[in-house]
Amino acid sequence: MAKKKQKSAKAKPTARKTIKTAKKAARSPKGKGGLALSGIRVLDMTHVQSGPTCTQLLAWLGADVIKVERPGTGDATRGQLRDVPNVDSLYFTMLNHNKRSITLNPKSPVGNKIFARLIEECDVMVENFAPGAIDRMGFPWEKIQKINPRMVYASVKGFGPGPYEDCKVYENVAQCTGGSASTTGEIGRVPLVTGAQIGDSGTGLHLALGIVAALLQRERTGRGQRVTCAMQDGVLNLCRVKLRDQQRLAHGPLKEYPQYPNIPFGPAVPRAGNASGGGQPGWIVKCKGWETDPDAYSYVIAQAAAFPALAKAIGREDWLTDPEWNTPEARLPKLDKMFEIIEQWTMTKTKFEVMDILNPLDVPCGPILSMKELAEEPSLRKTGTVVEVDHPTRGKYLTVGNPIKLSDSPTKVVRSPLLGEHTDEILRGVVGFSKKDIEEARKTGAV
Ligand code: CAO
Repeated sequence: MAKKKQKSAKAKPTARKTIKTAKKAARSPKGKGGLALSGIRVLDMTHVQSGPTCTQLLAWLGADVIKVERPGTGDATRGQLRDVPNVDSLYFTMLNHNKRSITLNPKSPVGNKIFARLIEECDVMVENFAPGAIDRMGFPWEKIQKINPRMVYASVKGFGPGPYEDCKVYENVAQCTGGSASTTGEIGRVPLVTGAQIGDSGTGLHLALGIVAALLQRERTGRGQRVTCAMQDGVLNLCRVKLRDQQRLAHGPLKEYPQYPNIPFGPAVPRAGNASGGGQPGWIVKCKGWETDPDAYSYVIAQAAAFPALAKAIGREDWLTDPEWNTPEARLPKLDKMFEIIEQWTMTKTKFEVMDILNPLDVPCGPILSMKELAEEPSLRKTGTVVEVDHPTRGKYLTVGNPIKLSDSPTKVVRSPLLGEHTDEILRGVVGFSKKDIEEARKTGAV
């Protein structure tokens, strides 16, 4: 007992001291401590979209990201979907900001040694090649660990261990195998993929979180670890609510789905058009100009709490006293009719007017914004979510900046590197090569 008392008496000043130190730190000028991931060096063996999404985030958070690219060609996306001849594509530039580029062939004898030196000098290695590709380069995890036991080694693959683990996977394959496509689309029509890159960028996001957690754990254990994210798993995680509904289905029809009560449910969660994924009825309704503008629509949620205000706004105050309409249960079997009536009203307003009228009434709603509108939206420019970047060969272009805002680690978006732009700088500054070493490495084709 006495011992316990002693312990807690000891703990109190420590907690107070910690708060005191934090208060002092809070008064020190911002930016003095660098960015969130300052001092972390990333060996970036990623290509296409999922891996680069992850390393771009790490770079935005302050890590020194060294992108390793095949000499001569680099990341294949540099040349894909080009809008301007002989210039790095937007596909590449928009996924590789704030990184340095070194050309290096780890499969060549000299390249192999340089790569091993880079493993020694880095904290994190990220890759998203086909299964086994890094092993075939001569660097299985066991060897990486041996070279640098502090290394956090992170990979994206299409599938986790199992029947498909050797498969190559792109975005839409992940959407189809992760449950997104089977639950997306109009009722009774073909499965649809979504424009949001939940397989690639979604998995890159998951991986970045795993890396940051592993770095934090390394602070305590002193050792790195393997971080893996399968795209199928990432998509399924984002489709979590649909697996919820799959289990609810065993206990009766999904009453909030537009199928209810007229269309029978099968054994699996069906596609539900634009119905809300939550318990609140929602739908996309036409707005003024829909005949010519493909994006003149709004999403409106007829949440029970805001229903009286919504009914009044659209001129249907009678709904509030009519037992056919005045309870969520009464409305449930005729949500399609309800949204048709709401649409008669929204069609008389622009999507922005609908937002301006319904938002103050606490009716959750939102205009369907086109990419053009998003690109031109001043508030997104102001917050750095949409940024204009200058590039030496392509000129000015727009990109999506860091959506994660840290008050003490502001993001400055820096253009993507040209192929091998930092090869000499990295060989000198990180690998420790002399001018002569660099020349020799270049002669052998290793860089
Ligand atoms: N120097 C020399 N060779 C290099 C190199 C370098 N710097 N970088 C990569 N390579 C080689 C690899 O060693 C590999 O060669 P081997 O197959 O002979 O071992 C090859 O280039 C790349 O292989 P890959 O199979 O990964 O490339 P791919 O274009 O055929 O496939 C993809 C692309 C995306 C389908 C596949 O990489 C994959 O399934 N990745 C995992 C899942 C994933 O991330 N998918 C998302 C794709 S979009 O973000």
